[in-house]
Amino acid sequence: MKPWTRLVVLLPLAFFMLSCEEDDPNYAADIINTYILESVTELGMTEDLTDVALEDAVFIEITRDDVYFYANDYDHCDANYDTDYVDSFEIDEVTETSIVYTDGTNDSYRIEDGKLIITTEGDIAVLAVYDDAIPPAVWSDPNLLTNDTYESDNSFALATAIAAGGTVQNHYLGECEDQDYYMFTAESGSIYTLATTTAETSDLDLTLTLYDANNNELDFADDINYPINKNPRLEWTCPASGDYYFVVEGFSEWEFGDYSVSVVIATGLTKAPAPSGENKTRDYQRTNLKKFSFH
Ligand SMILES: [Ca+2]
Ligand SMILES: [Ca+2]
Ligand SMILES: [Ca+2]
Repeated sequence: MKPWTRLVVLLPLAFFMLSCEEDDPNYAADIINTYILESVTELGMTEDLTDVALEDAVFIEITRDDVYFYANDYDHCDANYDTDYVDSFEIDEVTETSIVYTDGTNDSYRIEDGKLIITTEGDIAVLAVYDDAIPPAVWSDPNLLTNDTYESDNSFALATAIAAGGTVQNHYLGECEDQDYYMFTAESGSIYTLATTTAETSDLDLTLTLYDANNNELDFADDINYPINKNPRLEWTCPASGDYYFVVEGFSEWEFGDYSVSVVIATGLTKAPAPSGENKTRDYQRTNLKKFSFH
C-alpha cells in the first residue's frame, strides 16, 4: 500500500476515534524487509550479482530500528557465535526519500519494480526481496554447498572417483570444515603425484591426506612452499595395486575457495593447470560490503 493510500484509509478513522495518532506517513514500513544484494554500481561500472551462489551472496535486513549486513563468514561455523550479521547501523528515521542514521549520515532510496535502490555518493546498490531465512543454511553446512557439483562428498563412502591419468577436477572448499574425499585406482610400483592448484590470487591453504582402502592414513602433505604456494603435493609410490583414498581439506576451518585437483602418474614434471574459476566474486563483494555499509 502506498503511503498516501494508507493515509486516505487511516485518517478518517483516526478523526472518528478522536485519537492523537501521528498523521506522518510511515515510510519505514515500505522498506522493512530482508534483501539480497542484486547489483552494485560503482564509478559507473555495474556488477550483476544475480547469478552469484548463495555461498557468496550478501544479505541486508532492514528493521524499524536498524540495517543489518550479512556476509558469509567463518564465524558462522561456531555454534556459540550469536551475532550473525557482520555490520549494522541504527536508523533514526525514514523519510520519503532517505534513510537517516543516528550518526547523522543518510542514504537516498527509492523503490522501483519492487526493488529497493540505495544510492550512496553516486554509487548504487539494488536490493531484491529475499524470502528465505538468513543466514542461509549453506553458510554453515558444507553438505549443502551449491557451488561444488561433487558435494556432498564428506566421507569415504561418498568419495569422488578420480582417474589417475591426469584428469583435472574443479572443486570448491566451503567453510565450516568442508572435506572433499577422492578415490583412485593405483598400480603397484607406479609413482603418483597427488596435487591441488589454486589461482595465484587465492589465499586458500589446503592439505591432502592419503589413505588405503581400509581408511588407514598413509601420508600427508600441506604446503609446496609456504607461504608462496600453500597447495599440497604428494609424490607416492604405490605398494600394492588397488583402490586408494585421499582427502582435501582446509588448513583451518575458515578456508574457502576454488581449487583444482589431479592425480598423475609421475613420469615427468606434469603440472595441473590453474583452476578455471577463481573466487574473485567473493572478494569483490567483500569490498562492496564495506562500501555499502552505507557510510
Ligand atoms: Ca567441497
Ligand atoms: Ca565436501
Ligand atoms: Ca597447505
